[in-house]
Amino acid sequence: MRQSTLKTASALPFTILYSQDTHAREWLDDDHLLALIQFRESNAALQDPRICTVALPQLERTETAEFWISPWPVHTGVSHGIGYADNGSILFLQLRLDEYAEDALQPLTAVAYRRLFAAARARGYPYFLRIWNYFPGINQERSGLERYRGFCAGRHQALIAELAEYEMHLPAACALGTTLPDSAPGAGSLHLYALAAREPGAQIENPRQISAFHYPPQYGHRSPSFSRAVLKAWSTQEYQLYISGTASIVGHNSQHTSLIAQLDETLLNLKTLLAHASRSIPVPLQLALLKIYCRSDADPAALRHRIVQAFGVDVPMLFLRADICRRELLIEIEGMAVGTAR
Ligand code: 3EB
Repeated sequence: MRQSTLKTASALPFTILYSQDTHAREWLDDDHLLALIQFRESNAALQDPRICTVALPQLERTETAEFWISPWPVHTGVSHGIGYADNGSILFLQLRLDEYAEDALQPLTAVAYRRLFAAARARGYPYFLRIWNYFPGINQERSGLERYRGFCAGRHQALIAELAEYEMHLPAACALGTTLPDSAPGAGSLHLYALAAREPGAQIENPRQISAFHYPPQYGHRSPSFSRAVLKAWSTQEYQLYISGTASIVGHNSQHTSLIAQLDETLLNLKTLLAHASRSIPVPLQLALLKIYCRSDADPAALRHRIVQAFGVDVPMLFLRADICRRELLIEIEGMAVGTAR
């Protein structure tokens, strides 16, 4: 499995492979592994800085994990509690923090983001391309505020301070509610992982949607700080598009009450975003993989079939059960696309 996946003579700093979690042991011995993302109950404190265990169950019976493979050797470490993996072109980081009080998600998120930025900057990677955010009880209220809104306020507070031009370099993102039992004390229930680069990517917005950072205040007094996608050029011929969590939202309004109707709207949003991003690069942009978050149990085979039909191509997909940041949303899809001359 290992040899065949290594790409040569490419400037792309990593590729993602969805594969059986049972391959983890052999890959962890390999210094070309940039990150390993697993989905199951997470109860261990940070061990190997490349291992992220996200507390979300998989919808399929398989135990799939994400293997992020680097063409070059990776240097790993832990600094000030932040795990990192660095291959010279890209920096993977992760941080888990314990929620020290019931209603302290906002300040904790602000601290987490400040620390992530400090760690990335210290290693020479000041530009965040993509950030994944996971924490329990995303739709629960604490002190009269939905936890997602508290999270957004903390993130906004940090990013306003960290970014020279706030609306120009917002990373692509997703924010999901974990559903498996809370992690053990010390393991940290606020779990962030991220990709940072030495040079900025280009922020991409979706013409069908109001930019999340311009959502009106009915969704929280601080708008969510993320871009719909980030397009990163690794050479004049090689690009990666990091696609944020995308849902059944048009303008700023949630659409539809059935899962299938929400799926179709989400797919239209994704197709529109891909077409829009394609226009700014000189090579074809192809969808590489998707991760599908569903609020309730759903039949992954049926979803997969509809997604393949919509895009006209089959790509690797991973199906997870997660709480989505608006109560009425039943599905959210993120992914990656790659632009190359071949
Ligand atoms: C949306 O479009 C749906 O707060 O980081 C998608 C991706 C969503 C990222 C975030 C939220 C986030 O608003 C929710």
